Amino acid sequence: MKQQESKSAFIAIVGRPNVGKSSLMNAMLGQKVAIVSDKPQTTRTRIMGVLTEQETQYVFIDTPGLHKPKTALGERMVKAVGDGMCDVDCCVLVADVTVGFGTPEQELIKEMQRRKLPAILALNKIDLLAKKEDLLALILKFTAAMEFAAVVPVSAKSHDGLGALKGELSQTAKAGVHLFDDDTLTDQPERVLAAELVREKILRSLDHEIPHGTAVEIERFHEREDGLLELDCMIYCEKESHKGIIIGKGGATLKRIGMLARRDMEQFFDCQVSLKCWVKVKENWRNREGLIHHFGLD
Ligand SMILES: Nc1nc2c(ncn2[C@@H]2O[C@H](COP(=O)(O)OP(=O)(O)O)[C@@H](O)[C@H]2O)c(=O)[nH]1
Ligand SMILES: [Mg+2]
Repeated sequence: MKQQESKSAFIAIVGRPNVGKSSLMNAMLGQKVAIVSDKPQTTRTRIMGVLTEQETQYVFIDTPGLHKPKTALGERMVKAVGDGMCDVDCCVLVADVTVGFGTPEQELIKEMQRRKLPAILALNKIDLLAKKEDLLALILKFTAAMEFAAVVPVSAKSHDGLGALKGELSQTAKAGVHLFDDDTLTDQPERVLAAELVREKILRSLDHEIPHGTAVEIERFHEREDGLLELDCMIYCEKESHKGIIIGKGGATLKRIGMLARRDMEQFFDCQVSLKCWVKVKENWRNREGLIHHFGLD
């Protein structure tokens, strides 16, 4: 491919929590680089996903969902939404067809208009839609609020509409050299990816309160001569009682979390993984600037 033919598109994926932003980015990349759960605010920082197809490089920026901050970490997450919108070629506003149009969408539309960003509306989770007529009514609500470059119904789950979405995104690409190697998938360091996979399993295994009070750190990331990847992982939680819940009866919950995370890691790193997990209490870490910095969440 001649260099002058290359194009790239920087794309911010925005939307309220839980609409499927991370799922959509993973589906477009064909690999899981951002973790997904049914808990809001699963994504804590900005994550970049890169897809290169022939001359076009798509750089997706997955942002934490727009929500009202309650803690210092929450404030950082909201700031990351704004930062994610800087210097991009377009925004994909992701909405959940089962939730519809509301205040978070209105606020994001205002922000996109203020920044004069071209926007594509991705109406996600159409696999859950019973009546096609509902989709039309929803499209009218959105297009009354803003002029979108395109409106694409999609399902990150069944992969419906992803080709159409990619086609629209390629229209926003601008001529220029690719900023990343053509085989780059993400800007997330391997350690962070591994820690995020453990956090995903915690979010999925436990209820409400506890998951948001956890942080995960990979303390050792060692590739053995024979190819085995050895990881030591520390899970931090906010209370002694939480520690007990994460570990579970006879260590069963922690074992399951470790087993599921290890499976995903083996798939991602394409090698055998040995994962050891520990749980430690760090009280109130979400409100402590130093610790937020320590966990790389700023
Ligand atoms: N049925 C269905 N569920 C989806 C779809 N996309 C995402 N989800 C689910 O919605 C939840 C939130 O997804 P996630 O990607 O973490 O949302 P985010 O907070 O916007 O990044 C998860 O349980 C996903 O499995 C979809 O197209 N169809
Ligand atoms: Mg997310």
